[in-house]
Amino acid sequence: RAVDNAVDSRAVAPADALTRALELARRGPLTENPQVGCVIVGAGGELLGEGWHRGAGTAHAEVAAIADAASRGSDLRGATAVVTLEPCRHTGRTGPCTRALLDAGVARVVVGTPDPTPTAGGGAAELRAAGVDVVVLDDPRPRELVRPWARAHRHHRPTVTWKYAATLDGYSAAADGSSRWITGPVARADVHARRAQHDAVLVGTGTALADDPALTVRDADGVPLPQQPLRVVVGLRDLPAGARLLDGSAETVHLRTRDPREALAALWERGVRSVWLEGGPQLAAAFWRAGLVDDVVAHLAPALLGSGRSALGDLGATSIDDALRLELVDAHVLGGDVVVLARPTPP
Ligand code: AOF
Ligand code: ZN
Repeated sequence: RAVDNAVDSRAVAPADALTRALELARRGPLTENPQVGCVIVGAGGELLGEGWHRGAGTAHAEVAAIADAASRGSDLRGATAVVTLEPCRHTGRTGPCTRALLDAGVARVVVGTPDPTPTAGGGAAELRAAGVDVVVLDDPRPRELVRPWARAHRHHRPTVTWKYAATLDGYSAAADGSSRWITGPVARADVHARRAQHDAVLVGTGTALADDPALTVRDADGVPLPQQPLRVVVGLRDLPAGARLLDGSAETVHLRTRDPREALAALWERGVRSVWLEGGPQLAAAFWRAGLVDDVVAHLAPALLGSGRSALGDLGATSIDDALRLELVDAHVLGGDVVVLARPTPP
């Protein structure tokens, strides 16, 4: 196909190809598998094909891009594939991407970030051994894109984000248990957006019984979105038949254990890679004591209660020296509230 790169609106300069691949990757769901995007360009930077991974069980990004190229009639011999994640070399639910790239005749592969899993990882070395010119980038964007997923695989458990809302003086409910609402609508919409990015939303039976939460992801009008995280209740007590968690608006599992590690192991087996931990204080404290919290999202309202229920249960700290010090990642104003992002400092 004769293409004048200077006037072809589909031409992608190699440096921009990664940006485009990242854009495509973000179209995929944030579920069990990582988000991956792939752009294949010719020698002059012209776009030959592009694709992204649409979720576990479907074609990987590379295979989708190769199929897109085929539908455009592009010849991929000698082309460069830019992939946000190292191409897999395993046969999972689909075949190895290394094989697909080799069969297509791709000469060069630019990798955004390595695949840390023992089965799929190592594709770059395999491609190199087969004579492909492989470049592994050190770009923070693809790394950040798969960070929770990569961490889950490193630790072999879902990555856990603890979310709470509290008054400025650290209370998540008043003395009578009431907590609706501590923060304003903008902060609450932020919770829904962040919830949607996790495989599972988790609460203890205490919170489930006290608050009767729906734990679904809803739009601005309160309508549940089509794709919902798994709702998980942890604890020994039964839920009443009329509980909103049992309303069928999203799948719910009740894990009859009090051990966070055991709960995470059960969720890992179900394919859950990221957990949004919503409470309550006792369950959150149990996760902290077990060293199982990876990220904190705190919504703080400029309100004071002076007494009430603390956002977090006992961590065993009796002296200020015992305080669990976190690394501050970000803090910003959202509506009339403040969002604080923090994470434990790595050991
Ligand atoms: C790629 N390209 O687009 C994705 C990759 O069992 P499967 O087939 O769903 O494979 C899942 C694994 O493949 C996943 O854990 C990760 O290591 C890799 N994801 N690899 O080459 C892709 N999504
Ligand atoms: Zn693959």
